[in-house]
Amino acid sequence: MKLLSAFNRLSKRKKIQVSLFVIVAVILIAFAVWRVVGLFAEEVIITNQATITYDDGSGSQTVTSNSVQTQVVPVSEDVTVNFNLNIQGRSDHSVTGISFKILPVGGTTPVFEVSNASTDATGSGQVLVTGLSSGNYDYRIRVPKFLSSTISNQPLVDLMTLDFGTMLGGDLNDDNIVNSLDFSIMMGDWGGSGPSDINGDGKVNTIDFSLLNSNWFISGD
Ligand SMILES: [Ca+2]
Ligand SMILES: [Ca+2]
Repeated sequence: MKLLSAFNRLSKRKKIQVSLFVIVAVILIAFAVWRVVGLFAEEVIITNQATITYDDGSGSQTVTSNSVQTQVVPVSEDVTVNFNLNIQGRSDHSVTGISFKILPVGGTTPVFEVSNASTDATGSGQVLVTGLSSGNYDYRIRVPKFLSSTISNQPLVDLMTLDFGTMLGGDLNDDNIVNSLDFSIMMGDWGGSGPSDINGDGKVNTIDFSLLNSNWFISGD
């Protein structure tokens, strides 16, 4: 009130000067407050926020940062996979040149593949798998001249053992089905010791034909 009384006692010219001074002062103070608040506001703005999810083998992990960071996604260690199989018609199950593939569950494109796996006389073999993350996969094996066999949707675990069962013979042209094309090849080998010797006894004869015939029109899985 005292300020108002003093203001009223001023001349008209002084009143105008004081009023202009007050207006300018208010504008400057408002500007200063806006700048200060603006500066503080900029400090709490989160830019480049990144969220990264990965699986380190013990479950899914999520990391969120206020700025972009480089995250090293764990890759599994090398995994040794043991497998067993039997060769149809044989007592010695040793074989070479085995194709071993690992595929995404239900997929058709292998994520890991070797073509030179082998087994001992008992049909046991081993493959060193590298570069795959943990998880479930399909596993497909194929012995030359025999139909493929697949084990589906199994977790990839070190020192696991896959039992592929009996490899069915007679796919002499390696197109993964036994049919007349294979029969024609066997007729060409008949009486000799060619690749149509399914049971491995050194002769192509009725025993081999019997094995081929038992798998007629069967496809590998
Ligand atoms: Ca065939
Ligand atoms: Ca034979």
